Amino acid sequence: MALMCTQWLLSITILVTLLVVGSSNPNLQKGPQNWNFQFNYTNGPFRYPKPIQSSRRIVVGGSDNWRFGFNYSEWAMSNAPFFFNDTLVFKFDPPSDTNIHPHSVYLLPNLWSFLRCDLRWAKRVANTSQGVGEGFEFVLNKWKPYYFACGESNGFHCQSGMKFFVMPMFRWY
Ligand SMILES: *[C@@H]1O[C@H](CO)[C@@H](O)[C@H](O)[C@H]1NC(C)=O
Ligand SMILES: *[C@@H]1O[C@H](CO)[C@@H](O)[C@H](O)[C@H]1NC(C)=O
Ligand SMILES: *[C@@H]1O[C@H](CO)[C@@H](O)[C@H](O)[C@H]1NC(C)=O
Ligand SMILES: *[C@@H]1O[C@H](CO)[C@@H](O)[C@H](O)[C@H]1NC(C)=O
Ligand SMILES: [Cu+2]
Repeated sequence: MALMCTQWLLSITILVTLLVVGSSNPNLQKGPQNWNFQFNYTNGPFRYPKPIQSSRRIVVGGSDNWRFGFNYSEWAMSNAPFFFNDTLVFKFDPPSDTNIHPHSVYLLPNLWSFLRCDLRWAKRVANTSQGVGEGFEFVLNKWKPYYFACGESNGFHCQSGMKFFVMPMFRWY
């Protein structure tokens, strides 16, 4: 019994060792390639990593789009991080006979108004009909926190979960 245990432990150890060596090997091989962000002294003696130019297009809420009864803070948390120049797409139906509670997109000025869903100093970035078709596009092109909320029903939509904030990050090679 003791012998079996020892053998078992031994084979586990060998397996783990193999895994570790196996996973570190590609890194070792990649080593020199990782240095292909060259030192460029044109702009001074600093190394400038080049920011990625390609940006993403992210539909807010995924297949749920921008709707009532969905928790966008949770969505933002599970889809973070967001990057500089990412485009957020808000998709929502315009007002109609069958859609009497349409949505909109507002930017709240600070964390306090965001927490309280205080729309008094909010800036409307999309009205109730701008979410049709391909949706309303908003590019995160400033390095600042963005506080998004639906501005309809006097803050009730916002309080019910139609709000989230993102802080775009810089992405380097
Ligand atoms: C170094 O940077 C300058 C200015 O950004 C650029 O014109 C030049 O092509 C760069 N050189 C290399 C080797 O990347
Ligand atoms: C962001 O997009 C603008 C306009 O397309 C571009 O000029 C800029 O280089 C981009 N910045 C980054 C960090 O990708
Ligand atoms: C919403 O904004 C668009 C574009 O600015 C405008 O054409 C449209 O008339 C506006 N709709 C409403 C309901 O305010
Ligand atoms: C949304 O989810 C967050 C995080 O789980 C929670 O703190 C918040 O109360 C939720 N909002 C609503 C309106 O349920
Ligand atoms: Cu709404």
